[in-house]
Amino acid sequence: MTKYGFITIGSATLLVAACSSPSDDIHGEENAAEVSGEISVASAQQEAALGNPLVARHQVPQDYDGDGKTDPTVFRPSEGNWYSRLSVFGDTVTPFGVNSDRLVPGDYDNDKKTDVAVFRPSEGNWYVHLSTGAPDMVVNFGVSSDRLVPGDYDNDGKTDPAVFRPSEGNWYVHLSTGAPDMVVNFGVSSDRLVPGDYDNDGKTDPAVFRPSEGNWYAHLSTGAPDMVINFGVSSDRLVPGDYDGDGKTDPAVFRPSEGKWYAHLSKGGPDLVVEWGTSTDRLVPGDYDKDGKTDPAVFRPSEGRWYILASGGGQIVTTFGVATDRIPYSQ
Ligand SMILES: [Ca+2]
Ligand SMILES: [Ca+2]
Ligand SMILES: [Ca+2]
Ligand SMILES: [Ca+2]
Repeated sequence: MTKYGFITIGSATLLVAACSSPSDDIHGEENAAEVSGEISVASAQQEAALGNPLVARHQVPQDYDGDGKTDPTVFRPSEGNWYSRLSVFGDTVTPFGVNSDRLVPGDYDNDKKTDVAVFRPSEGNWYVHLSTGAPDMVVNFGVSSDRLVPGDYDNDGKTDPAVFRPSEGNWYVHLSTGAPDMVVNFGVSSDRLVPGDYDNDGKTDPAVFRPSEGNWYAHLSTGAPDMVINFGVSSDRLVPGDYDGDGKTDPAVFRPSEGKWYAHLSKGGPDLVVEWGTSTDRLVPGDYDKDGKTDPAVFRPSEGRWYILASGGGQIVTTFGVATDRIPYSQ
């Protein structure tokens, strides 16, 4: 049996469910709070007051102004400039990095704002332009043949530089807490990398998609047995995200031949299937409407336009960027 109550903090009213029997979900954080009204992600203050770290567990991708909404963002290689359309402050430009850099933005300083960041293959250096205004962070970690998998592997709210070394099948994570580097052997060189928080403990889990099998494998940070889910085929493009808003990353694919998104929802129930975009679009899922659920979204290079299917209802279309721009983490 589940009990509900309302907590009002500031302008947000939270519907809180309390588990009253052992048969209820013991992971209270996953389902403990549902939000009514416009505000769907607790602020840091609300989080502290509730003792319910929703924000840390739902790091919003590409949220450069920290309002909980993904901001369309591109890197223009010819200029070394980052352009963001911030949902709070409008358009901004940040010069950072060069054409040969790889893009690894994340929240490296835990102020809830995404930091512009690059990995320079020739040096093995991560350069992070901290949103707090502190001096740039520079970390030497990895080599040019590594694949980059930054995430919050220790749940301290800070993105950790991390790489997958295909020749070894090893994940190396430079933990921001200062603990010794984490090394996990998981996956093979032909796997595609899909790190995420598949168990909702706030820690990024190493995870791979094996094209030959159509299987998703996640090495759960809670220590539970590895997750194995058969979902998708080798010609699909991978768009994992939290499409049902339960805090767990859901395996998801975009099928170019159909223009359809398929998500295997961690809550259970039927798969989410939506038609959105075409095979020549770039895939840019995020939480653009701040309802805690990933929104299918595409950037259409021929038009320089973003088409966002807001999970809370409605569509967002905005013209931003050009075909030659690079978009971090796009598929
Ligand atoms: Ca930051
Ligand atoms: Ca996890
Ligand atoms: Ca989910
Ligand atoms: Ca959303």
